[in-house]
Amino acid sequence: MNAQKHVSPDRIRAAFSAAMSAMYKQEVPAYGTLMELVADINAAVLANDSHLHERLKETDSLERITEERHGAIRLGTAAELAMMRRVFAVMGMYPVGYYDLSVAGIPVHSTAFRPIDDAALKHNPFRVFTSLLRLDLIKDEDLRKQAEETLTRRQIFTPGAVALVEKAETEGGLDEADARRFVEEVLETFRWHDKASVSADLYKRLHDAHRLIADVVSFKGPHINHLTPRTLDIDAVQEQMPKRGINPKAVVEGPPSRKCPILLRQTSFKALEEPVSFSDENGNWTPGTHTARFGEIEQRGIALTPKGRALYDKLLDATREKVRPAADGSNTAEYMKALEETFAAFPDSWEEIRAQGLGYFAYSVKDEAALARFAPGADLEAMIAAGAVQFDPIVYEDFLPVSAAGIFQSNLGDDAAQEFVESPNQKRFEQDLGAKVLNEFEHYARIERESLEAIQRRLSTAEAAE
Ligand code: OOG
Ligand code: NI
Repeated sequence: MNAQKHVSPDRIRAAFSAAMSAMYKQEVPAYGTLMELVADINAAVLANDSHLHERLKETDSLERITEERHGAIRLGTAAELAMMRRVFAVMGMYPVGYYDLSVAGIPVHSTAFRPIDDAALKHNPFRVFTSLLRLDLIKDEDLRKQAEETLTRRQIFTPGAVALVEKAETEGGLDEADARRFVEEVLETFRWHDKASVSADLYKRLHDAHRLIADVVSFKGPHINHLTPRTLDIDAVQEQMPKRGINPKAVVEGPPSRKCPILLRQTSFKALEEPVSFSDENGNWTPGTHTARFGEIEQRGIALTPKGRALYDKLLDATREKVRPAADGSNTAEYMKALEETFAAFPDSWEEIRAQGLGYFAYSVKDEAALARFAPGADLEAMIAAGAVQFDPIVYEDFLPVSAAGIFQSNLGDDAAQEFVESPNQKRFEQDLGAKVLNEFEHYARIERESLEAIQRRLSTAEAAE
């Protein structure tokens, strides 16, 4: 056991993210086209905005701006989820947040495995939105049994991947050669299989129960279903997708475009119909198609407090009561207009968002000399007013259930919304996962609190030094 020889989890994650990107571009050429469009638009935005260019250079690494921020998979069993947690832990990715998608008519619940602390996010922010199929929501008992049996028979991890996870756990990490092998082995789990592990008939019955059930149950593994780079202008990418021959979903999910961006805006191109084949009892292959894989883009804003989030949810609900976006795009302009009008009620300056307690901020020293005039325990507002302390929005690094439902929908076809009974299942999800998920609100509150504590500590050490 030699910790020095271990590769940092951040580097393993970065290598994994790069390997996924290369594999997915090859598997889904339209995704490569989307990446090119995003790179072009990001370059154009930066050329026109030297201030943004400078700020990104200081805070982020500019070259990595267009790299993938997230991907998504859908798992079939508790055992798969529990093992996936151990795989991601080797890469410094931990479960954050719980999303019950059954409320939106999608038979899964989910978490996001992601780097947590600031340094890790900066090194490489790649995360994987990971869903577990809710087989209990299949009403047809016979079909549910067949789905269960099919899933229990499959092994989505290579023996090499499992062995390396165990090694990383017992030895506290992996050396260079093992880390390289680990990425190669784990990549296999995310690969596309065009030969289904079910018959055409079973596929159809699963598909009729819900398209997503067919997607999870019918294949050897949980193929990565999309990757998502960051864009600096999501509206421009949305508008230009058709010019590059790709078909965007009808609306951008999340809040409207604003001066002070909040939470997360996302859009995707619609999933492609791809050739697959189904096996029959005699070992013959029947050709068919399956629609699951797409490409997405995202643009992030400030993390909201529970109060801010409640306002966001209220305004989004109010918008959707006025206009429900149609998947065929027939009322997109109307929806976007309603969204903008309704969200006028959400303050659009950092000062006001902070004053009303709607968002999380990180506080830092702006002017040492000005700070020196304050004693320990000094009032925050007074320090801000005196120009001693400044505040910056904390970026939202998680997901949104309504948006996620919209993203799922974009690859489920336009008629796939179904009613499922809602039930609070976080406990069961955590049991299956074998761990608790980190509450995202508590996490952002802690970052804010720690930034304030650091300022108070500065005041105390300054006083002690006098
Ligand atoms: C995941 C959809 C959720 C997002 O960005 O909100 C998601 C899926 O389709 O499996 O990735
Ligand atoms: Ni996504």
